[in-house]
Amino acid sequence: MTRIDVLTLFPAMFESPFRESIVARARSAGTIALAFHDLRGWAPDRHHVVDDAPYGGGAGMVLKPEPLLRAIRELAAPAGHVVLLSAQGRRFDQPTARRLATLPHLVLVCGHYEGVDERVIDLAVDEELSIGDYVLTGGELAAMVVVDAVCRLVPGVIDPASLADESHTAGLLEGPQYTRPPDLDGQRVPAVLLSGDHQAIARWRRSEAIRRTAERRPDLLDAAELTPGERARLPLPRPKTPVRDADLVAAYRSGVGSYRISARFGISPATVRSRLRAAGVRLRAPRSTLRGPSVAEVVRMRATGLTVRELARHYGVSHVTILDRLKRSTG
Ligand code: JF5
Repeated sequence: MTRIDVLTLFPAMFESPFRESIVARARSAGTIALAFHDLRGWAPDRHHVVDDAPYGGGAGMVLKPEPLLRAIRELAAPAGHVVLLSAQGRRFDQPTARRLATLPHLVLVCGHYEGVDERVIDLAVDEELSIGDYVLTGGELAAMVVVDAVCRLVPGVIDPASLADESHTAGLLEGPQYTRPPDLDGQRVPAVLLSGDHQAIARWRRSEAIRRTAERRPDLLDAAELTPGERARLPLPRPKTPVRDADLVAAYRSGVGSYRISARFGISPATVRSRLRAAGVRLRAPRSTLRGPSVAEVVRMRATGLTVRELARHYGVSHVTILDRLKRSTG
């Protein structure tokens, strides 16, 4: 049995998410024990104060060390593994979820305010984890992500067959999935999936997973479990040498759209189209006249203070596209 205790200022936040679906079933079955504890219960005074001003000054408050330390020690006794959720932690990932799922007792501590007194971390925290590079109002949502990802890996919580599928494509993105109907607005389900040839289907799924990972998350490929043959057949990493017109033209003539070509060759869609035109290619009509983010969207995001560069990165378009949207908004 796996036990997870969560220490938080907002225990009620956890109630609804884990009364649904797979985690709820595992709790009812007694496969996991999941409990949420209010840090204020360890505050000594009648006002239940749990924060204090930071030494050295500055905005915001810090979680007071004494109630936090007593709470962690009580909850973790005698041998629980204590994890603090904060933006300063090492990145939480699937291998970490697998490791945590092997432990009999986890204590998740939700940080708040400007942070946690560092001495509590030194004295009572085994590991500090972050779910990603963004700032949350507190560690609660991060703890929920960890609870969810860990619980589904505890033996007996989900069908071993679904987990087996996952380990098959270890470190790769999933390929595309389809269900009925076989034709949706002229978009057909790949014929191999209707063939009944299970070997061919397995091969196709594997190659789609590899292709998609190479295209969208090439950073995952180093750690992915690929056979030497699969590794040898990987699409070449983005060339640093200039892209040849002939390659752009060949890709376009084979039916690939200019946006896909742009992503694959690492040059902007506008450049792809102008070079194709210069090479004498008759361009097909783009799927819509205004690709990428809308004027309203860019204006709204720009107003939050993001720079044109940051917006271009965020939307995966060139800075010219962002400038175009901003120009359309005023003119
Ligand atoms: C938090 C003190 C934690 O912002 C986060 C977070 C981001 N990724 N993973 C966790 O946690 C909230 C705020 C203040 C500690």
